[in-house]
Amino acid sequence: MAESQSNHLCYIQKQMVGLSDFTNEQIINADVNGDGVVSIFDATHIQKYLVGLVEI
Ligand SMILES: [Ca+2]
Repeated sequence: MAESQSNHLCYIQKQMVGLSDFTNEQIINADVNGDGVVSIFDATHIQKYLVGLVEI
């Protein structure tokens, strides 16, 4: 499961720098903090989840 979450984190980081395009559904799923945009804050939240500091 951690590897899958790491892959999601990698996709989010690629989307943030324009290396991949997300569908609307992927954007909704990647917006883990629910502020309406995919940003470094979502990536950071996923990193914290991976090390057990927060829940998603
Ligand atoms: Ca967000």
